[in-house]
Amino acid sequence: MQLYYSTGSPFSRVARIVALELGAPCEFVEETEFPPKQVEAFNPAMQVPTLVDRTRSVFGTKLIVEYLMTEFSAAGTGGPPPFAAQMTRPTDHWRDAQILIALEALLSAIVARSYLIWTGAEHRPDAVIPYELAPRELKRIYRLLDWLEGEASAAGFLPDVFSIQDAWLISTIGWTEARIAIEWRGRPGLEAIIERYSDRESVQATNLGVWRPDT
Ligand SMILES: N[C@@H](CCC(=O)N[C@@H](CS)C(=O)NCC(=O)O)C(=O)O
Repeated sequence: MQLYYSTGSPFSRVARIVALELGAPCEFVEETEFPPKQVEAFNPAMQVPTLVDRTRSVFGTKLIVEYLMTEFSAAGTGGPPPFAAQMTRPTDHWRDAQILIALEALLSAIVARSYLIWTGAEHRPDAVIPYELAPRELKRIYRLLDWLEGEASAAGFLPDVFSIQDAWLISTIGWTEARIAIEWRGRPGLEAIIERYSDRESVQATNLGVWRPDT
């Protein structure tokens, strides 16, 4: 089984953390080009991460995570605390799933805004739709951070485990810190999660380097 990833990709980092936590028998295949080339053979969206398991390609980070957790759920390692056995708890499925969706929306908004800035795609006053995307993404980012803060606690998003939700937050915040900073601090619950897991082995092993297009 191969997991195609880019070192600097926050979506890839979520999948890599999960694969490492589970001890999944993955060969980690690095895409060194951007945009990634090798995945074109397996993923119509041409993005990392992409998982290839024999004849099956799995893409979309959330589905890759679900696939890994379903196939390798018994092999959890890491901790303490232990890695979560499930993406969502049956007793609190809708809450846990909603947090994942919010995290996915947050990361997408952060990445979209960064690319708007890096590509110089500015709003034109004569545009057909008078919709200023970059400020809208920023508003979305802060509203999502505030909403997530309401669900966070010092013990993480889910009690007694290192969860996918925690891993997703770490990848997202790590990416903003290494790319275009946003004001995520001042939210004690989120800060506590980052602090609690920053030394965890899977988190350290997937650390991103600082990269900016002008360096
Ligand atoms: N919705 C996708 C997003 C993945 C994504 O945006 N990957 C980026 C790297 S972080 C990528 O491969 N970009 C290259 C491209 O879009 O051409 C997922 O959940 O996996």
